Amino acid sequence: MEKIKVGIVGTGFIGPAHIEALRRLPNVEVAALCEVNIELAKEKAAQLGIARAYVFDDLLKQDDIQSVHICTPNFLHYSQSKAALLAGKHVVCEKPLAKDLHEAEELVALAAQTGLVNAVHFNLRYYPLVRQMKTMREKGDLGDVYSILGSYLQDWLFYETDYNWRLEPDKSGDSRAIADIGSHLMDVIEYITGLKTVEVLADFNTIHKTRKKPLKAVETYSGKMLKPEDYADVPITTEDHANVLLRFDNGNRGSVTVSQVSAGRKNQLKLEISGSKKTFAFNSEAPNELWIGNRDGYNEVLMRDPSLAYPEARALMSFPGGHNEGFPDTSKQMFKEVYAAIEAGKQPESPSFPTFADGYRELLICERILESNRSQTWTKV
Ligand code: SOE
Repeated sequence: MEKIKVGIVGTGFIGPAHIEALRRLPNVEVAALCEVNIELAKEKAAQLGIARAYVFDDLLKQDDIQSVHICTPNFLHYSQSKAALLAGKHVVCEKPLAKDLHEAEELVALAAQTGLVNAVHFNLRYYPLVRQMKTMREKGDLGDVYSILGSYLQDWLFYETDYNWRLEPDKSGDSRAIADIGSHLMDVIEYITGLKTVEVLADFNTIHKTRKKPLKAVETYSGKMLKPEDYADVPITTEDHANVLLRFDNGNRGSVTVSQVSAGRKNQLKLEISGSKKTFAFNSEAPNELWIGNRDGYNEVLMRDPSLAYPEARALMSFPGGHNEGFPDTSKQMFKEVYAAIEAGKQPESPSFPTFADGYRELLICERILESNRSQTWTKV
């Protein structure tokens, strides 16, 4: 079998996560990567065991590369996805798809014109028990959705000395916590419940109004060695923490909280979805268990086990119960579906995976959340 050759664009935190997931698929070969300059590209290719290294334009000239993964900072997603589609490559893009709605709209239209496979990496949909909640809701096990409570908490920006490109709006966009992690939450809520978010009321807070930016390049973990004179004070305009009230198209309500300054919460997405028959509670830091609440009987804990789940969720499980699966497995399961489409050569009519259109939808909701925070009023999506 001829493997599908893939090129990876960007090698920060998430590029290597894509590489690892792709390497676990039988029909895919991670053939090349690119970086901002050829020296860095060669260094990263050697570190990651990838044969070929390029700068972006040269990667797109390689006829044997059929698909590219855009894993660069947010401000590059639009131009690189567009160039890749125009070069005839299938594209898997990191979220957010673009920096604004116009760009995203253009990408959705261009992708449709080309017929090429297009996907946005909303990998959290691929926790098997997230698919199980969606399937249970579709089969009527949850009943009507009464209310939704969601949170996504992290602590990697807890200290004022924590610094990253995501704090700079020209690279990351005008919103940070909402765009970075609220986007996953908003996507997964609509994915599981099938509801549309129709109105939002947001309230943002920037805890560290000034942060200390290291004046020299900091290798991971070596930041602790820096002295006061190694930093510059920079003003911060994006949110560390946000609360958002939500109204859904079934008339019912929800709320979400996101924070990147919650000590001890490393990367925790939590959901509590209450329906007319049951409540689901899910925590991404313990993703092999789903709590199911009942009014008239015992509460239950469903362990992720292929023999206990609906076939739709079982399809996302590679290991038996008790052999825990987690974050890295979500991308593998998503790419399995994406590369089945790439093998078939075109975007399916109703893709099972998140597409550029879903990327547009997420940007739209986040844009309205930002508008609502600015005006401090309810804002329609
Ligand atoms: C950083 O906040 C980040 O890497 C996000 O960008 C990811 O989408 C999330 O999965 C983990 O945290």
